[in-house]
Amino acid sequence: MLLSKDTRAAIHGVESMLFYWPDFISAKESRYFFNILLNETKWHQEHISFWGKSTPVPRLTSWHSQQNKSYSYSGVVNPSNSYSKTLYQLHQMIENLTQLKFNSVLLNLYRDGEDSMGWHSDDEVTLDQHASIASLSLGAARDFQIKPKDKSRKLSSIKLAAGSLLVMKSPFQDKWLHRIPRRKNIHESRINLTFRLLL
Ligand SMILES: O=C(O)CCC(=O)C(=O)O
Repeated sequence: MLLSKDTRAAIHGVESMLFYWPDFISAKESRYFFNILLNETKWHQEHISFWGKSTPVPRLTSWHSQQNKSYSYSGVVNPSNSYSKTLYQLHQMIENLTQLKFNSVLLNLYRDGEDSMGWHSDDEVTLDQHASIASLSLGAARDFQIKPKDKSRKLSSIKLAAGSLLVMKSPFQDKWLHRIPRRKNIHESRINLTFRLLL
């Protein structure tokens, strides 16, 4: 991975696993990509089954794979959509900066602060376990909270600003959980793209 332009997240214990570029793209570019993705994406709301009851996931999603592969997590199967020109452009920019390889991307739309993502790690067996995940944020800044699976530390938080890139490097998913908590005072939308390497 290229380290010259990175700003390491100052969080004790994850210095070698989390890398944060606050200004991966400018505020203007961030608005430009946000508007295109908001309008061109076929957003849908997944449902997960909880104690036999179907519950809507509190955000909208869209899964895109260069290999036309679906992606399953928490019992949800995400059928594959193709890459648009914009997704391809962002994918290339991220691969060029990080020198990492990806073949798919999950888009999340948090319509406002009521939308969220619960504690989890991206450790599905269909993902390359040694590969990194690159997470691009557009729109409203949101807190990204992490805590170690072995409960050795309290949770820590990073504000993911518009235009920022966060890279989660192995073994982060083995050892840590992350989430985007609900924030009632946030009224703007956020789009997050996590570029992944599916096996
Ligand atoms: O929205 C984010 O920044 C986190 C996304 C995430 O954790 C995921 O897609 O698995």
